Amino acid sequence: MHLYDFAKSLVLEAGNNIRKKMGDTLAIEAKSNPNDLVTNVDKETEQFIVSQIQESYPNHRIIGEEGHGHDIETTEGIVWVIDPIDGTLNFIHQSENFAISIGIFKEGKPYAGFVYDVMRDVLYHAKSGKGALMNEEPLPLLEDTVVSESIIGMNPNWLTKPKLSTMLVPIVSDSRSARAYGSAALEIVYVATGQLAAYMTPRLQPWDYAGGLIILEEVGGIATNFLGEPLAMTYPNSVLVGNKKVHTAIRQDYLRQHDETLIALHEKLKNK
Ligand code: 2AM
Ligand code: CA
Repeated sequence: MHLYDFAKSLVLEAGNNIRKKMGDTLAIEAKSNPNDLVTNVDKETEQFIVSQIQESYPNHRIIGEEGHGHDIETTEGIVWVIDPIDGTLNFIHQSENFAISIGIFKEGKPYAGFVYDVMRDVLYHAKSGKGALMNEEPLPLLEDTVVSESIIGMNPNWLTKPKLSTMLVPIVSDSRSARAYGSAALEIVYVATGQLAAYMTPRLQPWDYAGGLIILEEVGGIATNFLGEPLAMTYPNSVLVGNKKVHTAIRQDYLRQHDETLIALHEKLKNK
């Protein structure tokens, strides 16, 4: 089977397994802090995806949120970047609004992206250079917007941090409105569908954005960190995605003046 079709079937099957477990009692553990949670379903889903890949493609390298490949520092060969459940708090508290996210890279270049909204059974997917689809429907190229007519995705928790609120609050004030969905992968694909004009967050892990980024780029969206640099796949980054015009406006008119703070922030992220 072709790699793209293999990955597509795999993500759908993994989602189907999650749906079958909905309603079962969850085993929940805290990770870095009491609000950073993981469940048995996150772990089982990653294990299922990893074992299927290893069986068919033993040479592929895999980075997964729940423990696989965290020592990987280079992107040679074929690398899968996997979040088995993006939006774990939504999974636990809402039983919806979470996604399986997979990005596949060949020699560091995007090859394919998959973001599966499990409970709505909507698969966003793209093969690099071939356009993006929502289920089997092609997504049109993005239209430019101005900040004052844009809905911007942003997690309000970041507004409680003084240094970040200084740069983020003016964007919220000047935009049409802000929204938070609680799954970075879904928020990035909402930019790809045009439902959000932009999405920005000061810290994400590569598995949160790898899949969505490939889909977004296929519809002409721009994805960088807050400094306007490409997003790395081997360490955490800030993330700014949007249609071309709003991305440029947020970077130039709101973030650039904070570059000194941002450079210090990124030095810390790189060493995580
Ligand atoms: P997760 O559900 O896979 O943990 C919520 O705003 C989004 O940010 C989710 O995509 C969530 O991914 C991610 N997220 C939550 N805590 C994070 C952290 N400490 N670092 C990076 N990403 C995080
Ligand atoms: Ca996760």
